[in-house]
Amino acid sequence: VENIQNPKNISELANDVWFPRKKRDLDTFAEKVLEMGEDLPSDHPGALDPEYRKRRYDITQFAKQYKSGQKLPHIEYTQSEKDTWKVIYNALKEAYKGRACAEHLHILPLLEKNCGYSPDNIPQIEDISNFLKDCTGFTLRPVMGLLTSRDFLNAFAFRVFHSTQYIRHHSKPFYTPEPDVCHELLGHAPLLADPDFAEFCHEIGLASLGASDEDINKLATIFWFTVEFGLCKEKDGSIRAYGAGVLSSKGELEYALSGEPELKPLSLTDTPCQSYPITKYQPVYFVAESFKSATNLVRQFAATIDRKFDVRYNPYTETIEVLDNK
Ligand code: NLE
Ligand code: FE2
Repeated sequence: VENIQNPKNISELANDVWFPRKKRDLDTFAEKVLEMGEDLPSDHPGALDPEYRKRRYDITQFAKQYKSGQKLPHIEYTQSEKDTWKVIYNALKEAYKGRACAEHLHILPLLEKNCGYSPDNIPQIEDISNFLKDCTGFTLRPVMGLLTSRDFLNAFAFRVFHSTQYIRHHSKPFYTPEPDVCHELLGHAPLLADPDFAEFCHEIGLASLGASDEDINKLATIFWFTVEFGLCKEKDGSIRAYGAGVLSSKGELEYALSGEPELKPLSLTDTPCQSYPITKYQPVYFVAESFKSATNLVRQFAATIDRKFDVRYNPYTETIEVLDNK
């Protein structure tokens, strides 16, 4: 079905570039996962465990087949998966004290009350997605593994977050280099319920639509040092974690706030160009003053992006409107 939009809101300036214009367009991302998607690299802790590989493969097939608008896959987790979750859940809850940001500490109990979060239960993304929708309009959809930065960020323009559903290998509960259900549900989901944080993510998503590869890299780097590994200043001046990669790893959460790594203020000059490792603890973290100030920073960055057109999200039609950039 062709999009019927108010012609006033259609600029022809974007006709030669493809990016998702409606939520359903996100379905085209499903099969384009980077390594560690269906197949595990040989240094992955689960690579030599055939039972783990089979289970993970089965779970990713739901994501592969998922289409926008369908009910989200319900996973019946095994006892051994629940045991892994419990070890992580209990250890993280303890580690959050004095380390997680105020928003995370506020929202986790709400997820326990409303979405089945507990040491004995791995919550279902359908329940979390419904909860987030009421809080900030964010929804979840399942994904097989790592998407390209462009696809992952583009989805944020629709307030859609891609979530894995498999759990990390039980042999390494406190750090894994790749996303898993613990990372998504304990790291990302709580923050996506916060309106200022949701707006920050949305802003990055809009900036990423039709951006050049170079700008995508910079946005992905900003994303890495905020949504994934961000630290922030609390009202009392203390430094806490809000990045999901920090909040889902007991090892890295303790390390990040131990005084050992370098902390720098989040900035437009340093952050977009900072290099980073993806399979070990970060040597450098950036500290945001607040989610609002981080959002302003992204807006300033977006204004420097070389794009012939402007975009805005229409929440009523769930489509992207392309505007002349004047
Ligand atoms: N290192 C994180 C964890 O162990 O939960 C996952 C990071 C995914 C980008
Ligand atoms: Fe993540």
